[in-house]
Amino acid sequence: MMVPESHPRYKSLLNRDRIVEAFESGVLAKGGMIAHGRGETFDYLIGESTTDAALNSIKVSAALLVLAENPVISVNGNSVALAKDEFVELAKELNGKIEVNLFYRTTEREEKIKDVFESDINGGIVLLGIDNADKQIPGIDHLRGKVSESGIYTSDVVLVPLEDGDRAEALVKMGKTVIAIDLNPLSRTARKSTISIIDELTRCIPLITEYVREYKKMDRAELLKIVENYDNEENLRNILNLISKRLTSVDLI
Ligand code: PTJ
Repeated sequence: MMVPESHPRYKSLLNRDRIVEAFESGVLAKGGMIAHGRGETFDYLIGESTTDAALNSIKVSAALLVLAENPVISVNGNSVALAKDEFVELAKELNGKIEVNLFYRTTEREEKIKDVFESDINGGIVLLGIDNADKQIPGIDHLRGKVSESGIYTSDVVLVPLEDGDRAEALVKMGKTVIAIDLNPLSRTARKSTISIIDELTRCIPLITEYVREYKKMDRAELLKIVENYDNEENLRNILNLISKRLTSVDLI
């Protein structure tokens, strides 16, 4: 569908279009459409913009990604559908590692997603999690727990947009710093991850990249200062407070 740029909900309609296209091409799981709808609902509740709390999580995440020895960006059907190029840009500022990690893993979807990244693989991106996913996250069933040795398995910091709560928890148990992007502050993923960015992924990935670029010029001590007092529970409470204030004071006319 052609979305007119003048439409007040242009960005949202464009994202819906990308989701539908990705479903039709086999990249997106059926459940991905439902997940997107849930995300839209929470985006309404936070005001469809990056909140101060989210910006703080974004800055802390960028600093952690720069400090990391083996940072990995995990992607699934929804994140590839909405922001493949933005993830590639971020990965290029880091070590180039992107790992495909699917909740509904099938060989067909793996192949479709690999095709989407074809030109990036020659351009410096290391695509993991498909041909080389021969390690297992302890406690997670076979297909959902498949990871690559040089990727998520040995990563110290992993960025997981739209992750499943069980896996987020299992990755934390493995000793990893887990940065989740999830619009739902009540989800298990948001509660179990080390850092939860409660923001829409197409809005926050370019911001993370911008801060990564800036923070690469800083020394370790300065970066450690950015991350030192972060408290994820406080972050989630700030978002919930913001939502409840908005619900009682929002201008309806
Ligand atoms: O591609 P696969 O097989 O890995 O499957 C991916 C989905 C997303 C279908 C799977 O992981 C799943 O079922 O996820 P959930 O449990 O529905 O969780 C998705 C979470 O992402 C929800 O809490 C949504 O609020 C949130 N979400 C949806 N769209 C966005 C989002 N968060 C940030 N940005 C979005 N665009």
